[in-house]
Amino acid sequence: MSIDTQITGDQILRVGPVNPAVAAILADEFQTAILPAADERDAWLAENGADIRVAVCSGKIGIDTELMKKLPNLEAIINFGVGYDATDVSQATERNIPLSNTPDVLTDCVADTALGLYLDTLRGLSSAERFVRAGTWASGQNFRLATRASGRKVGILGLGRIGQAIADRLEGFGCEIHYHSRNQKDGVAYQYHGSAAELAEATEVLIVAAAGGPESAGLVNAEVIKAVGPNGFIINIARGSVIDEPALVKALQEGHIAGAGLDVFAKEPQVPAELLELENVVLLPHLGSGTVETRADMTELTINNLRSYLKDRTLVTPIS
Ligand code: 8YV
Repeated sequence: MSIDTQITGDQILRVGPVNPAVAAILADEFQTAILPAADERDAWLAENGADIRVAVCSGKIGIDTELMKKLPNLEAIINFGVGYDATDVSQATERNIPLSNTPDVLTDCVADTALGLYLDTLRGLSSAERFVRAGTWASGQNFRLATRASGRKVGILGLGRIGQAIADRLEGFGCEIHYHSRNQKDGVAYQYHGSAAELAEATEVLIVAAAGGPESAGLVNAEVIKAVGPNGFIINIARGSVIDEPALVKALQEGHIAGAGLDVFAKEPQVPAELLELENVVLLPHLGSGTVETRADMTELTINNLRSYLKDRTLVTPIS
């Protein structure tokens, strides 16, 4: 491919704070523009928006509908994170703007987080730790009995790379794996269910690993939550938007499900206040991929996508 013009730093826009290592490379190596804070944004975009050809963003703050409209000459979007639901993918597709994400490099860490939440939620580990710290054990009381985590029937909602890595780990715990995905997977021996409700009905723990975005919004609705049942648990390491959060809070408060382990929420970093009161809920601050090693790998892949686009207008890991 012949590259007619070079893309310069002032034609690359950093959107949102992004990962600190990514931000440092964007500043030092590329001298990119940075989208200003809300009060100065419109004026800045009116003056500079048409110059921007590449945008670098994250799963947290993407290129939303309005921002993308104000970047009329945008050619490519580079997203830090495997999830890109904060970006208006349908507008990008319509405008033929390719988008890259950071798959694979974070699969193990996110799956590890899911297993941590699974064990913690069923066995009540965080709650037990608070029990020790509060001096309740020392005062002579025993901690409540929890739920056995090994050998359970587990439903994976979304058997993509991360869902499969979670299943691999749960096999080591002797669990029977079931799944629901948009399509049944060839060569997968786990039992497939045609809907999220059927999956929840057939299993004891529902692990949400489906990609976020308009297609999965509210997939785990009140009916699915009801099907999880009073002895069942929900674990979510995907996106808060996949679950009807008010319905989940209600079910937890009223004992319609036994507990939940949540790394993601509908309006992060806000966590529904009602959940903070419950001992059968484990709450994490969206740390699924948050290890030194994985964030370094995500940084490298993000920057490699940018370098590749600048060099020959290809992306290393375009979304598929
Ligand atoms: C990131 C994530 O922390 O990759 C994802 O989709 O949710 C996390 O790994 C997040 O996207 C960074 O903004």
